[in-house]
Amino acid sequence: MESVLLHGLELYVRILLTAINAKYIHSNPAVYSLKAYAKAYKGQIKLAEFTINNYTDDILQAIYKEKPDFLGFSCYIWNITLIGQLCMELRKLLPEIKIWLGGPEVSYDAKKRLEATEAIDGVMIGEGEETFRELLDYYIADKLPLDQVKGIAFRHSARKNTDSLLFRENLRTEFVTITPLRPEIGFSTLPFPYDDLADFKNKIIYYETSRGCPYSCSYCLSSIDKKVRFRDTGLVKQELAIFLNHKVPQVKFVESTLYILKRFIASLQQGESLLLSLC
Ligand code: B12
Ligand code: SF4
Repeated sequence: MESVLLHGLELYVRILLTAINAKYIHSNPAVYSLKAYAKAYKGQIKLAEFTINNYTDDILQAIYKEKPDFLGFSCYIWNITLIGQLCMELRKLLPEIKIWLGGPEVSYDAKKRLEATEAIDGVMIGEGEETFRELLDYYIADKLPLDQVKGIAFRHSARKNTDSLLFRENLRTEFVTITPLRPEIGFSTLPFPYDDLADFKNKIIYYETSRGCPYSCSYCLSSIDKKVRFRDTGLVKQELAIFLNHKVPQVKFVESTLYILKRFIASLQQGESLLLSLC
């Protein structure tokens, strides 16, 4: 059967969200949260977690085996060089693949990153849940044009003015469009990210009860997101209970503020305990 293409992708789109952690023991809450939020597409989304200590060829092989149509990488200071190399190789192995980057390491210089990394199609800037979902609305459901997706930078060639000299020049020129940033998401509207806590046997599980930091330490990226948003306390209690019921031995809070200590230690029942640690 001839395949039907939508925005360059076949209509059944396989999506792979890839995290490359600092060590085996770490996990990447971002990809779990993105998947949980993009409910309508959950069946099409797979997660793959590696570490920076894996051989590049092994990661390549694992991604290639999945043959994703859309590949999202979660980018941090510890994995960006490796991701750059993987993108170059994957572009050769899977020429039609759409490769998008997201995460703190690419959020503040998206245009430069796109210009420097030919192999990628776009960058998702900042908080990713709604942006990722809208991007899938574009690629899979054709619900909105790409330039209406907030918080992205993407490359495209101008294909207008067919008769003009400008067009001939544009043929050789690629442009980067950056769409307006999106407002912060209502933090309590995000679903609990973890479907199966068994995935975290022998791994640290991360959990967020707030985003943003009111302080301005010059060396720290969290100082850019000044608006602190808290997850509803009732919801947090329910979610902590899920960890307790599953006897998760350690939950790490990825808070930028210390308020959580006051808010949630107090909320634990007598006899219950969680090992709390802050990064
Ligand atoms: C856990 C953590 C670690 C862990 C590693 C975790 C892992 N997975 O391997 C450890 C403790 C090892 C660590 C170490 C370091 N870390 Co650290 N760490 C964090 C921390 C606390 C949490 C990250 C997290 O998961 N957040 C929760 C998720 C949900 O938020 P997020 O990552 O921002 O993801 C959102 C968006 O960015 C976006 N997104 C992310 N990925 C993707 C992917 C796609 C496809 C899309 C669409 C969107 C998207 O959507 C997500 C949801 O909205 C952050 C601070 C923070 N509060 O975020 C610092 C942070 C990531 N670390 C930072 C730094 C600087 C370091 C160190 C260099 C510190 C040091 N001086 O030693 C080291 C480097 C380690 C190394 N080996 O090189 C910086 C990152 C800077 C950068 N450019 O990447 C941060 C942001 C701290 C800060 N405020 O400056 N870290
Ligand atoms: S997260 Fe910590 S280091 Fe970063 S701005 Fe806030 S207080 Fe400063």
